[in-house]
Amino acid sequence: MRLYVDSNYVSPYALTAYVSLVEKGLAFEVEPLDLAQHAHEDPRYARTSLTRRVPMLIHEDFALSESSAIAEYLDEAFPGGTRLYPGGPRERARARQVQAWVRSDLMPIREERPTFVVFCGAKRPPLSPAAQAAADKLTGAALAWLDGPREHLCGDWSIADVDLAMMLQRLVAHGDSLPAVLVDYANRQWRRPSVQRWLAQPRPAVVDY
Ligand SMILES: N[C@@H](CCC(=O)N[C@@H](CS)C(=O)NCC(=O)O)C(=O)O
Repeated sequence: MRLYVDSNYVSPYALTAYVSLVEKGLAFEVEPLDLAQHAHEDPRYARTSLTRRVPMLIHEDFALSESSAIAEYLDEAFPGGTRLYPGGPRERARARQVQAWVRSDLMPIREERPTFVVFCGAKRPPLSPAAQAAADKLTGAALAWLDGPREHLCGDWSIADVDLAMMLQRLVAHGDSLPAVLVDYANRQWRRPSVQRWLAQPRPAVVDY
């Protein structure tokens, strides 16, 4: 099995796919692509991926991109290892909801707190009013989902915990203000061995970009 990722190891979507493979206990090779050099546009990659994005998983003769589709595929094709999605329909739906939400909303946070902030220690100016409003929305939703207090979003751990923690870490790692319960949750996810393996990948010493 082969996973194509960005060569800076800062793609939040590559993180999801990578952690999914590790949690499943699967053997895989990592193939880093230099997006700045448009390696994802190279005809050989484009022909296989079709979407010209990372991550892409190659399993035998099957090529798949879109990180949440990769996670779902791995969970269904390989029932062993850690379960990536909850068994119950509502819990599974919640996990998918959170994955879809962090990929489609909260743009001001993504713009003002790019993942270089999380993985390379980049610093940015204070949040704009639009980004603060997005942070408030994220905080309200995460607090409601983790109310209890619950250790995970959906009962047991699921891959959606890593996706939610990734979004929260954009603020936590930068030192932006968040309720302690969310800081603890995001940091707990970050201590997971599968996430630690991703964090240990070689990165350029960029402080900003
Ligand atoms: N929804 C996709 C997003 C993938 C994505 O945006 N990947 C970025 C890297 S973080 C990429 O390949 N960018 C290059 C491009 O789109 O040209 C997923 O979840 O996998």
